[in-house]
Amino acid sequence: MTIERTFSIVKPDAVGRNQIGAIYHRLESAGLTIVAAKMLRLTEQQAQGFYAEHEGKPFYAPLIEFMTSGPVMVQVLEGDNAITRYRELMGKTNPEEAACGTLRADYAESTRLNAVHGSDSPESAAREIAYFFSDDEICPRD
Ligand code: RTP
Ligand code: MG
Repeated sequence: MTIERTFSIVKPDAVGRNQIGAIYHRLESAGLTIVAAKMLRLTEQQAQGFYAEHEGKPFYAPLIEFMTSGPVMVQVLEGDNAITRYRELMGKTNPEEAACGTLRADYAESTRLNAVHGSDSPESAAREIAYFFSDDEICPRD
């Protein structure tokens, strides 16, 4: 068992459709434990910093516009092999390529408006968790 933490966002499209609960249910049913969560509306600066790795790409500006278009839920997920397992649960970036039963197959509408984010490596997870949460906001189970 490798207990890991990963960082997750329910993006503005899914929050706007009242799909927070449905997505949380899928996370918990998959054995991922929510150990921190909050709702916020990203500022342009927060979104730009979060997605800095994509600066200069053609989809960067519309991505920032999308991510600041409405509230998001940000959460820390904990579980065995959580980083890879949550990426698998999300499915591919483009929902048309996402496997049946994945979150993006069921909740995403396009490659941009794709419902959820998940960290893609241990390094990203550590950076992204620290970007949004202080240590005292994370509540692991006893
Ligand atoms: P994420 O970072 O949000 O978990 O998504 P990902 O790893 O599957 O995809 P990534 O390549 O990191 O892209 C970040 C987000 O940018 C938007 N995007 N739009 N061609 C496009 O229009 C395009 N490509 C990516 C998506 O919202 C994607 O999740
Ligand atoms: Mg990514």
